[in-house]
Amino acid sequence: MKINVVELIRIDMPLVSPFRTSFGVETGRDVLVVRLETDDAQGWGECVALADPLYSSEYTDAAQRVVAEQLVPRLFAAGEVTTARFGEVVASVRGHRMAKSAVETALLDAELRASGVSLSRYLGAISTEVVSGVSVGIQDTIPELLDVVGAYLDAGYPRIKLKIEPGWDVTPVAAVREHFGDDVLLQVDANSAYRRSDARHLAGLDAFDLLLLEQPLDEEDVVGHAGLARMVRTPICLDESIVSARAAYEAIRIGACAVVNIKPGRVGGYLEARRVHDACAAAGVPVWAGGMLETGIGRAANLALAGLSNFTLPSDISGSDRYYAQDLTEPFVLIDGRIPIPTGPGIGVIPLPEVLAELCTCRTTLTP
Ligand code: NPQ
Ligand code: MG
Repeated sequence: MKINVVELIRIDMPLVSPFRTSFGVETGRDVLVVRLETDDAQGWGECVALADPLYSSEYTDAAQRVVAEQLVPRLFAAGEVTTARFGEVVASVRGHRMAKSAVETALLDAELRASGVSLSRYLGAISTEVVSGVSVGIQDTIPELLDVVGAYLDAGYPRIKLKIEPGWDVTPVAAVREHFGDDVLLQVDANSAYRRSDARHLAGLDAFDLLLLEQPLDEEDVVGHAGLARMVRTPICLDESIVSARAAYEAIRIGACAVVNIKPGRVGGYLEARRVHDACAAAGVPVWAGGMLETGIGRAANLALAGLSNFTLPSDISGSDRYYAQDLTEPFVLIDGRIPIPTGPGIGVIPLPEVLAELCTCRTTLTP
């Protein structure tokens, strides 16, 4: 295909409630959306970078500059491009995987729309729906936590993930187990808030039959996770550390994780995300779909990926109303604890024009 125009659209999405993690509190989501046009179709992609470099080193302003000044010029210079060749076209740009993922997804969406194939079919999904989980932020008190968790269980979420940090870990987990019983599927996510020396403390979580303990240590401390895995019985899952299929392969090989969270933005796109999935499957390591508080654009694409066979644990793909009173697309809604995977061509959804116009803070057009 030849790209005629690329549009960078920044939108400001208010969150229904503040989301607190070990790295900070967020009240809104500053999202970069990429739209491109070919002669045959348009394509959409969402950049999962946050407004500040707190989850990873990438952040929205930087991602937008990399897309506008580095990636798109290489794309235009390449002339005819296919999604399969995009990786080579931008290979000289180091890192910036979230920025690359957004552009690659827009290309893939356009390519698939032009040929009438859904992303889920293209990626090789075997399911038509995905088990939905919810990520629960750090609360001020245990009673508030129990209220919030109770409301999500009432809303039909079959799996709860508690965000933890030093000072908010064993006690809230014990309280949720005690109050809601042993049948609730429960897991925790530390977003790198612990140190190797916390291993004995983290072993205190073993009493609560958690599905997994996500990214307790620094993203660069894969070896530390291998050591920790020998000291705690709860399966260790890596998120931030898994930046590629190679990283996944090596982390598994040294025993750093028994489960992998897959986020396409973090690994540079859906093609690499599928390679992560395949590497984990070959090693007998189950995976699940992470979430970055995506709008309907990113959520739709994540659902397609989460339909692949080795996605055997519940996802962090929640209903739109978990985060947004008004999603950018038609809202995603839970049916019996699951969300249907879109079936239309490409990612299967597009933004609602009025909503896009209302939430848009900045729009830039790039041409060859
Ligand atoms: C995680 N996601 O698995 C991430 C972290 C994350 C669903 O827990 C605004 C505020 C945006 C906090 C995006 C979930 C965020 C955010 C992602 C946290 O680690
Ligand atoms: Mg995580």
